Amino acid sequence: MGISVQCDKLFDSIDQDQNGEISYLEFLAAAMDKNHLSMKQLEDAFKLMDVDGNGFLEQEDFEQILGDSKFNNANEIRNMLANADMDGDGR
Ligand SMILES: [Ca+2]
Ligand SMILES: [Ca+2]
Repeated sequence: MGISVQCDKLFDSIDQDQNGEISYLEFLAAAMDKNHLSMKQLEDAFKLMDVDGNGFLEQEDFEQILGDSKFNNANEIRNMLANADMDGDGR
């Protein structure tokens, strides 16, 4: 499965109102559900992922992060978001 397909699934699972962008609240809801990260860690992760800094995570932000190895924390974020896998089927 290609990275962009994984991106799509992940993105859709977090974008609860399906408006094509992930707000900080949606991010928090997804991340806090299965993780025991502090608000500070979550905020840092969100900022890191919001590549263009507009306060929302769009598909483009996702693809840049997950597809770009220059982001040192990419694996961490990927693991974190894997834990946000809503239906728990591991995909
Ligand atoms: Ca949304
Ligand atoms: Ca953005």
